[in-house]
Amino acid sequence: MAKMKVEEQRKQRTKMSGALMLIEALKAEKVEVIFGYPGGAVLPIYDKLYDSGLFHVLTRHEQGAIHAAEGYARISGKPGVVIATSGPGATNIVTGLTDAMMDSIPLVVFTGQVASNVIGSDAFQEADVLGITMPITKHSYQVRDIQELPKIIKEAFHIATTGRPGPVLIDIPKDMTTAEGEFDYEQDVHLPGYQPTVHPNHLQIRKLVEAVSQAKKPVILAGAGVLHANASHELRQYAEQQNIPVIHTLLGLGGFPANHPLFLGMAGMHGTYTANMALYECDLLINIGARFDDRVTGNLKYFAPNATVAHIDIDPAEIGKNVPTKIPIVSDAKEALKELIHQDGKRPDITAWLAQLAEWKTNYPLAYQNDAQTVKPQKLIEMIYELTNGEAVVTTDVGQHQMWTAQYYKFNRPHRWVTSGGLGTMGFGLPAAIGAQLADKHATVVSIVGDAGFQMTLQELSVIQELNLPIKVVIVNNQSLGMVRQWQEIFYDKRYSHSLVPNQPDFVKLAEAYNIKAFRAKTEEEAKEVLKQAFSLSEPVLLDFHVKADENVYPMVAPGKGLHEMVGVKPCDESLQ
Ligand SMILES: Cc1ncc(C[n+]2csc(CCOP(=O)(O)OP(=O)(O)O)c2C)c(N)n1
Ligand SMILES: [Mg+2]
Repeated sequence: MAKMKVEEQRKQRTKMSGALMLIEALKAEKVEVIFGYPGGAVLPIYDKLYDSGLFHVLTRHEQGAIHAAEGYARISGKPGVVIATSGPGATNIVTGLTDAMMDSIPLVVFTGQVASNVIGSDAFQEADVLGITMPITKHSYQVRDIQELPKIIKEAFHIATTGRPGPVLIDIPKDMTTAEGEFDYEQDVHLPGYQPTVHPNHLQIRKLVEAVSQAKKPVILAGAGVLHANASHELRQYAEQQNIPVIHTLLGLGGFPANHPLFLGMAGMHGTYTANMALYECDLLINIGARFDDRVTGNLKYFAPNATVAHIDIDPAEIGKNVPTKIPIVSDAKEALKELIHQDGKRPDITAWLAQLAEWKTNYPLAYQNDAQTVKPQKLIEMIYELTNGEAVVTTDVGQHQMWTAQYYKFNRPHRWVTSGGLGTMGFGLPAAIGAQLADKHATVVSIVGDAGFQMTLQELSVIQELNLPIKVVIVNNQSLGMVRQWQEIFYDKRYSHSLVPNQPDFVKLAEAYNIKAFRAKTEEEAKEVLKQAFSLSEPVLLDFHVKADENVYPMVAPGKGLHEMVGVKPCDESLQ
């Protein structure tokens, strides 16, 4: 009887094309915005998009689309959705897929493909997208049977957003977008081989509670896993309950309030003295949702040499990958923290440790020598922090400006910080800001970019202008590939091979060509003035700050060195002149 009823229901379902199925699936998933770029293989999809009522943003390059989707995902907590055509459209999103894979960003990406019957024949705009993207996606599909399409889309959203988030790609041959089938989107996702462990093992939690109670120098290293799990509140609760200091990775910033007395700053290559020394000296290291990236650990030989390591991570493959781990806890960060808070174990006696940390904080804060005759990049970030009350959504490119922003913009709230961590993708900041602004329409969004990185995706100014997104684009213009220049200064005997770019374009004129207001500043006074003006306007503004060109990012842990061997801790360190 029941079977008959299901059959009847099936018959009643109207047949529709693959392209329309895709639209209906996106509606069912409550997708608010699609970032994409059309082309031959996806024309049937774009035709259905035309009067679908879905909001689609035409970026000016597919790389822009995928970074915008990443920015959207980071701020909204929902998956970013991308459509690109076959061949060059698909290959243009390879960097973004890798970026999202490295930083665990949930994306559902649709690529067009040549028709099924010509796949493998070097047809026009054919590329082996599955082959190319296999190692840079969490999962990928190619649609072979129209009847599979709804199930594939449903699974893709599930896989992208559960467990350790990541990009999922669906490659759709053109004939699959025109073929007709029944649209059944009500089915449950059933993936026996994919069952992420969300709840922690009780025994391991007990071991950690015990280790905490015995610890003399405990520290928490919190990564982006805390943000993905929406566990900031629990992290704070736990740290306060146990009185354990917290250090963030670059991507974790904002997970714990920067102005909290227990916060020690960012770890790693350009981390604070206190954070790095705490990691070196600690006797218990509790890693929550960080993957012990080499930029965080420095030379592993000297990393937390005296510590018992506990690692909470939703991805079991991360635990013990780089650092031997005594207490492995495979779990969602929020679930593990809730369990730890519930245990309410014995608070460790760490008075001496806290006194040591306080001394380091006082004696070795982040510092620089100011010079009001120029714009000091560190000062610029501080000014932006003050003007925005630390409330802005901040996106960056990659390089010196990114590190200065991480150091000097104090993130007190989660989900305000959007940067490319694992891959270190120049050109990420501007398109990411578009996605971030669309995810939070009322937020003040500041995109802090390098003069070089900006030129990798600047065509997206066109989108900012078209949608009148009130993003403030801040170019930290040091007329150089600053981070490369810094390494050449320090490690290559000042042989500045292809890193100085004194002939950068006139960025103000460039912005004006896009019909965007723009200002330039060369001194601190001018900087103050143009910032005030820009932030008072509810429209896009580009600001070109000519900063001191030979400024370096410090402190710094040189490659191959341990965290305790950082240099440039004091701004007047003679060895750095
Ligand atoms: C796509 C890409 N190419 C090359 C690099 C290597 N790289 C890292 S930082 C950097 C310089 C970036 O210059 P700019 O955008 O002006 O930022 P700055 O360091 O000057 O603040 C380069 C070339 C990269 N990270 N990404
Ligand atoms: Mg630069």
